[in-house]
Amino acid sequence: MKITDARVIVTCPGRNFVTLKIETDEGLTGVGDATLNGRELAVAAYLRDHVVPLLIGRDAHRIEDTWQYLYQGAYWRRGPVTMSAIAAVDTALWDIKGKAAGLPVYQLLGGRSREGVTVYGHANGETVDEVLDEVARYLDLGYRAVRLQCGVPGLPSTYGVGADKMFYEPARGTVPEENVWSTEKYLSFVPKLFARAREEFGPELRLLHDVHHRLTPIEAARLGRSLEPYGLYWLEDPVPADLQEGFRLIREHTTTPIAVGEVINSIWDCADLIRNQLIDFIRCTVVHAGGITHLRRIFDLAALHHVRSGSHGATDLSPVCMAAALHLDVSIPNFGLQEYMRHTEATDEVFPHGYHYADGYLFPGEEPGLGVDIDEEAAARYPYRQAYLPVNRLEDGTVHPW
Ligand code: GCO
Ligand code: MG
Repeated sequence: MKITDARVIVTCPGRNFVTLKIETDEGLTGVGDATLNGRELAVAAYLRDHVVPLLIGRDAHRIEDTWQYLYQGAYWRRGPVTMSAIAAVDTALWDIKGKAAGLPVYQLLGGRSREGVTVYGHANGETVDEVLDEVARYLDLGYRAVRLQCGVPGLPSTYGVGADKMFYEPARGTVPEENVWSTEKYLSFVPKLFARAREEFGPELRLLHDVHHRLTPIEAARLGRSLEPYGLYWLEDPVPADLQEGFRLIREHTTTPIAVGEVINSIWDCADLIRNQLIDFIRCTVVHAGGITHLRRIFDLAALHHVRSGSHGATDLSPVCMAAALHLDVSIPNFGLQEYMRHTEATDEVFPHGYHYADGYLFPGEEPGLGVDIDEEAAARYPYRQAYLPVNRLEDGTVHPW
């Protein structure tokens, strides 16, 4: 089965998405997500200018060989742009292989290891009361795990807190918005949020929190320790993951489980974290970590070291990525939890999909392939709009991780 065409489709149904659609001489098509929030056009150009010409005429069945050809063949390795572009090709080829076999992709990955994929939602609010009301709303919807993010008294804005409730959209504007950060204000406030949450919802609900890369290892260790009485399911991205060895310090001081991975693109960028058991959950996802082929390799390494999956699932990962993530989630032995931020109606219209939510779980569906597509006519009605992620500064003006 030969690849006859590949198109890069950029659309903005409320937010930007980049999608690769591959066509074959047998009439089967496949889709892959290539969205890199705030840097979308770099991946679109990488695909259009450097990858699509190499795909035409290739055997669509040769997924592994195509992965190696694009990865090793580029000479330049790793990085979010390269790995998102390769991911899009890889995901589309798995979609095609599933359709050719007449099977959902999870069947090709070894079949089901569980009935459904447990997901967590985001309870956000300016105040603790507002956050707790949101938690109650998720419980009414059947969720078994909730992430809590709250405005910090004395700071004008905080990561994870926005006007929208079921989705959070930080990318906007033709220049990046600037936020202000104070580690001192944050560290003294967060334990109060979780104390109230445990008081209200009891000991069993899985509670999560995202630090969004803002602390140093010793500050993160202090936070982890102060949250121990509230038994978090995970503390996410406590420090930037550039220095894998930095996590050892956190580990030496706290039993709060650590989750990392949404900005990690390759197995080489998390191998030390995993091999040294410095983390508990690896949160890479299909689009930014080289597709189903490469992410499965990361999850397999993780399984050997007591590390479970916790894939990123924010609104900037398209329904194509979510579908692919669910096929992996349902099949791997070491699944932990899947993030699920709902998409807008316009996004769901552009990306018709078969996966569905029920009672705290997502189900990938039984359609052959990934069970997701892009409606190109609908996509054309939503042209690209430049949007940047915010930049963060300390109160004295120093640039700080956002
Ligand atoms: C999460 C993430 C997101 C990121 C976003 C960046 O845990 O869901 O931290 O909110 O900020 O995906 O593009
Ligand atoms: Mg995060």
